[in-house]
Amino acid sequence: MDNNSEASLTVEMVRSALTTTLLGNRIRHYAQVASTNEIARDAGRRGEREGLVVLAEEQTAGRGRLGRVWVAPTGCCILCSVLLRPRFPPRQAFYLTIAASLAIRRAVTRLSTASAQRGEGGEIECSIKWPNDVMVRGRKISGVLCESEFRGGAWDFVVMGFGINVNLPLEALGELASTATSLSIEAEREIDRVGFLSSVLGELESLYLLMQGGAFGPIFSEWQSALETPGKRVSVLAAQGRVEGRAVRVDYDGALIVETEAGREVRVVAGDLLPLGAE
Ligand code: BT5
Repeated sequence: MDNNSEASLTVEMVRSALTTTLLGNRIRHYAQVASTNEIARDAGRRGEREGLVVLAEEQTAGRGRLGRVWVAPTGCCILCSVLLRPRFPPRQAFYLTIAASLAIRRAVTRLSTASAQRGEGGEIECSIKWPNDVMVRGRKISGVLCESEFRGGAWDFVVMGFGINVNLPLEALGELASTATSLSIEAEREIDRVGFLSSVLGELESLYLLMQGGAFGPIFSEWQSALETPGKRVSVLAAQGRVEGRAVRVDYDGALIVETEAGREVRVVAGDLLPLGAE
């Protein structure tokens, strides 16, 4: 990917834009780090309280899930990790990941509505590809990586990391051009990174407070209606091997239920959707 620098954001800019009370109670911003998740993890291990937000303009070892790489040119995306100390049981961990995706989706929808009201550009329809990729027009605009550490069977802390393609022109996407997109491509204008981050963190805080209060139902319903996967033919690389068929629904634990050609329902708890050939 090529570089596409815009003015660097500052802690002050972010602090003054935030509407949250918990998320962003401390903000750290770096020009370059290996991974914002690592910085937040070290803070968690030092016993820092929840709410810390770590931001970077560039990551030299940005991580995806399962050892994959997150790519982002310097200074034009959101690379963010949030330190959390959930009170709910670790078996609900899946809800944290979908909360991040939903917060980003809500912020995209808000941006789209605001643009439409100003007569700028068409609607940006944002959906979620199971389990938690944030998609626009079938292309990935954001990815979420939650990493947990436990103590005596309970959560010590969780680092919720997300990367959002904000002001990234098509030509900067390099080999991801056919599978990824950015807010600026979709909105056809430059996006205020700080404003968008503030919107995401505001939505995330309200979803997190719901979860801390034990209200998982509304989050599940929102995830279910945001998902683009049910009804589609899928090929999933899962722990039990490759599962092919039609995605029929999701379960409360996040599992995808796939009906195979033989008419059997298979539960896929964790896995990756593989690209399908011609349908
Ligand atoms: C994810 O992994 O989607 C989670 C990405 C989380 C990144 C954030 S950035 C801040 C924080 N610090 C970190 O070190 N990580 C988090 P996964 O589902 O495994 O998807 C990774 C795959 O997405 C890659 O293998 C590429 O195919 C694709 N990809 C990489 N960079 C992308 C980008 N900028 N836009 C769209 N797709 C991308």
